[in-house]
Amino acid sequence: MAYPFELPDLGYDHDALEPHIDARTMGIHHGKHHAAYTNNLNAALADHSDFHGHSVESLLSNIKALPESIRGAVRNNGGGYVNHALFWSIMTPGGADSPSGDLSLAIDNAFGSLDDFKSKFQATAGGQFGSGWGWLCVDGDGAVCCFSTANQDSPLMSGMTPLLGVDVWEHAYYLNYQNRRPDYLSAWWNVVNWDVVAQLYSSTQG
Ligand code: MN3
Repeated sequence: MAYPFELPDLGYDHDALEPHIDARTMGIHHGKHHAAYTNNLNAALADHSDFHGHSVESLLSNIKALPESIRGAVRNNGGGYVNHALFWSIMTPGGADSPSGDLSLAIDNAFGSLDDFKSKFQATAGGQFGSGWGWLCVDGDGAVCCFSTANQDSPLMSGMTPLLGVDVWEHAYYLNYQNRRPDYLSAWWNVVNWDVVAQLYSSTQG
């Protein structure tokens, strides 16, 4: 998909992730926050037709190629656009509650076990100061790695392919969990669809 970018459908109802993520949070998060990133990304690109044919992934992967006048807006809003699209897709109800196959092996190789990975991921996402995201990514060598980014910075900007991301901005959890980010992160595993994550991993393994 290229300019003009459209807000992707959730593909499920706002209450589908209850009780772990409440319907009101989902409605505001998708319908207001994600919609705003989408509109602001389009506004930033409106007068720059040279870039209208590019995917947001391509724009972010080559962020330094953008004119300085729109680089910050695309970094923030393009990042917000693509980060949330991934976030909704990996929380699709149903699916596997743990990884299998090649992804399971890659996680075991990198982190020791799934539980070790979850501990590291929660510590990393929980420790992100202020707003940002926690990530499981594939690096340039095809190995999986775990880190966090600030604000809406996308792993694509540093050559990583995100497989699993959790939004730790307060808007993602405050209505239901208030300041208890660790409780949100613990509950969040209940809504992760590992089938989708495994598919994304497979698509990176040429
Ligand atoms: Mn968000």
